[in-house]
Amino acid sequence: MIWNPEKETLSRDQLSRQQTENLKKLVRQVYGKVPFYRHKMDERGIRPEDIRELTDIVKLPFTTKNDLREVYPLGLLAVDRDKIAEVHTSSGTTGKPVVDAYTARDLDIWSESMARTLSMGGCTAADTVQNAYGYGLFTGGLGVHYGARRIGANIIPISGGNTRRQLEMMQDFGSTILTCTPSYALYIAEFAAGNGIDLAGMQLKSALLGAEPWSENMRREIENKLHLKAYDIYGLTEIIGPGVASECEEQHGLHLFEDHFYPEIINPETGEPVKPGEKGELVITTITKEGTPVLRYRTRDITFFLPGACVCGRTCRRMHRLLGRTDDMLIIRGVNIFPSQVEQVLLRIEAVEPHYQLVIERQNKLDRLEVQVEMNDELFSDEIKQLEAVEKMIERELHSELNVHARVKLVNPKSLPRSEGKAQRVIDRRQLTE
Ligand code: DLL
Repeated sequence: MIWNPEKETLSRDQLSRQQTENLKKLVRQVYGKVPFYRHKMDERGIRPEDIRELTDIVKLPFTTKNDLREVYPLGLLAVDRDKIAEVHTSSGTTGKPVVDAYTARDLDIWSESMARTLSMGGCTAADTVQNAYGYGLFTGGLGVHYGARRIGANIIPISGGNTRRQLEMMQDFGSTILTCTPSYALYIAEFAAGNGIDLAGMQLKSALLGAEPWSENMRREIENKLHLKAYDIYGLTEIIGPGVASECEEQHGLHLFEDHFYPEIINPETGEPVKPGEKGELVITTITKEGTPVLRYRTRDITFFLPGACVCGRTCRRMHRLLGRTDDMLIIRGVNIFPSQVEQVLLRIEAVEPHYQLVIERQNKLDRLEVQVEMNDELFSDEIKQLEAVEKMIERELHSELNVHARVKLVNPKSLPRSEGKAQRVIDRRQLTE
């Protein structure tokens, strides 16, 4: 169901008129209110009046994650402090956290874009949403919560973790929609299987999964194990949280909510827009945001726009599911590798489970990539010789995908760490051993 047909099916003309007006307004606002942006624009010799149409956006400066850290906590605030209604931050594991301060209107827009997202996943007022994203400063929990409230669904605000309880609630309250990270969805399935809990008998019909990279193969795996339809949802703290782009019932690309978040795709090296349909780094301008708006935010997420209109009737542009991040690209002996490529290969192989970790070390100045992957129970009971043959087979498969040798180590079922939130797939020990 389309949550807001008026906004979600605008003609491209109507949409770009609205975007232009909002962009002009935003630029005036940040120039007047945010010294950080005024300086950046002055440095480039740009005045708000120079932004007349959408294509002028390329004159505006980029904003990077580093910029946001430098202005921590509220250096991007574009309204008076007493207009802040709520704040969220990123986890800040690699430096100062990034802050998103919302006004009441921003929260309203967030609720709207999450209501659109949940509707795309089939949620109506009659549904029960089991929300297993973390509540708190992380945007996943409350983002889904606000969207589900807007729709009028029943919400189970269980947050992440306590998997036994998750399954009990699911059964006892007949949850129809599950929201969590894809890796946690898989873990729930694994826990259910290990404890004799029948997922096929549950009421679940869809899962809205995001906050970390996953693949088409992983989708299939989750859909089969949990007996539901799994949707990819995308967002980031710097922009609003989840609700920036989401898959509709077609499950073919994520519709960007362009009336609020203006997207561009650039070549990450040159900063220039790519040719239509080419992949590159997603850049977003929050054209309707009041609290902490950003101009041309460099997400570091890699994707491309899908051509043509979607048969669902929504007119906003679609992007391909994320292909990786410019900063999670690993360079192993000079070869660029994304963890998602490894996942694609592993998920094609029957004898292993979708639980893996990449460990990179440097020995005698040479990078060594080891892929640890859990074998399934069947293989586990096989002979050592058989395991070695499987390791070699996976090594060959990986080599033809990556063009670099990776050692494969099969590990025991359920031995790699499980996560209730974002999974940690890469352990880079190179700095420590150099
Ligand atoms: O992860 C917001 C979110 C919550 C999205 C719940 C979806 C569901 P951050 O913690 O700021 O925000 O992390 C944002 O996570 O730049 C991507 O690299 C990654 N990411 C988010 N969604 C997806 C997805 C939330 N569907 C960063 N596929 C982003 C792949 C994703 N990566």
